[in-house]
Amino acid sequence: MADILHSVEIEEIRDEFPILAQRVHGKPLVYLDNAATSQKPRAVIEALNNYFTHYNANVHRGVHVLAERATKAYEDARKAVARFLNARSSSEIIFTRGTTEAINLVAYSWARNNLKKGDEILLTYMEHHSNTVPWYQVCEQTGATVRRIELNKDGTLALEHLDTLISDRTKLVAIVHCSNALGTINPVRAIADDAHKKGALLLVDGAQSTPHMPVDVQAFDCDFFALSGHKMCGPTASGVLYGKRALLEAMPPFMGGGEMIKEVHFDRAVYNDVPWKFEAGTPNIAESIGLGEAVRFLEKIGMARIRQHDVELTGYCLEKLQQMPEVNILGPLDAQQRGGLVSFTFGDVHPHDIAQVLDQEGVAIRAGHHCTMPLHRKLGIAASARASFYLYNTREEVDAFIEALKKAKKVFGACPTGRALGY
Ligand code: C6P
Repeated sequence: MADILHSVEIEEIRDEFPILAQRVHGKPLVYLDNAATSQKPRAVIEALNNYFTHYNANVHRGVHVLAERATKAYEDARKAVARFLNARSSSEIIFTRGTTEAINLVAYSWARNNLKKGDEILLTYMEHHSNTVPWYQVCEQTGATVRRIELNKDGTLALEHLDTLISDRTKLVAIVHCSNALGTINPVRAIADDAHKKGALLLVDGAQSTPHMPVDVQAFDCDFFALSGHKMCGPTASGVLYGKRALLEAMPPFMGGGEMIKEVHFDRAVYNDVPWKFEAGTPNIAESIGLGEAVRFLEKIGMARIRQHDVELTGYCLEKLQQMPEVNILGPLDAQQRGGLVSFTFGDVHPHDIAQVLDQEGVAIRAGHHCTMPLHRKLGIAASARASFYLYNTREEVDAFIEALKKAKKVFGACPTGRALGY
C-alpha cells in the first residue's frame, strides 16, 4: 500500500492543476471526465507558454537560433516518449494529433497496401470508433472483412477460442488495451503471441491505458501502439503512433508534402527516413513539446503509483455503486481487471439526465455511447453514464459523486430495472 498516493501528496498534485480549484454552479468542481480528456499541470501549460514566448519557430528547417531550439525541444520530446513507452529507438515514435490519426496512419499506409479480398481484420466488440471505422474503410477498398472476438458476461474478452479465430487469413488484430466504456484491460501480450503465431500483426489502441499504467511496447511485443497526449496531461492535438522500425521503414508515407522528403525531382521524390517520413508539413510542434513535458511530469510521480491510485479509487467507487440497486455497472467488477473508469446505467433514467443533475452538483461525468456504438448495441442499451478518474481525484470526490447520484435518484424517482446487459 506504500505505493498509493497519500492525501498530502494528492493535495500537492492537485496544486499543480490550476483548473481544479474552481467552483461550478457554486460547488467545488469534481472533474470525473478524464477519459474524455485530462486536465493539464502547470509544467505543461508553462512549456507551451515558454515555447510561444521564447522560441516559437518551425522545426528541421531553419539554421537560426530559435529554429534550432524548437527542433531540439521537439526531438527531445520524441526521446521522452520513446523512453516512456520503452521503444527501442525514438525513430519508432511518430507524432500525430492523437490516437485517431495514429490508427488512420496504419490503415492508410500499411493496411491499404497489404490487405486484399479474403483477408481478415480481427477486432473486439469493445473498440472505440477510432479503431473500428478506419478498418471498415479499409475493407470497403480492399475486400477484406472484419471479425470480432466475443465478450464474456463480465465484459472481459472470450479468449479461449482465439486460436481458431486467428487464422492464416487474419492479417491484423486491432485491440483496445483498456476499454473506454467497459474499463476492461486486455492481455495484449498473450494476444500478440497468438497473432504472431499465425503471421498477423497486432495494433494496440492505448488511448486509455497509457495515461494510467506502465506501458512497455517491447514487453507487449505489439507491432503498432497508438496514444492520445490530451488524455495524459498533454495538450490537445498531441499523440503518437509507435511502430516497429522494420515495419515503418517498409510502409509508404501517409501524406505527401514538406518535411517527409529527402529530394524532390521534376517527376518523383525520395522520401525521408522514419519517423519524419510520416510527419508531412509543419508538425504539431508546441503540442508535441507539451506532450514531452507531460511524460516527464507523469514519470516523476511514477506510473505504477498512478495505476495503484486508480485501482484504489475505482474499487471504492465500484463498492459504493454496488450498494445502489438502480445501478447497472458495465464491465468487470474487480478493480484490478479494469482501468480508472466506471460506466453504468441508472434505472430507466437517461444517462444525459443523470449527467445534467450531477453537473448542477459540480460533478462532471460523461454520458452517451462514448464512441462505442457497436458495444452499446451489443449490450442492448443506447447509452451509459461514465465517471473516469485520474491521479488528482480523491475518495472525497467519489463520495461527492455518489451523493450527487442520490440526488438524481430523488429528482427522477429512479427504480431498479434489473435488466441484464446483453454481452
Ligand atoms: N475517447 C472518450 O471520452 P482521440 O479522439 O483521437 O484523442 O482518441 C480516440 C480514442 C481512441 N480509443 C479510445 C479507447 C478512446 O477512448 C478514444 C477517445 C474519448 O472516451 C473521446 S470519444
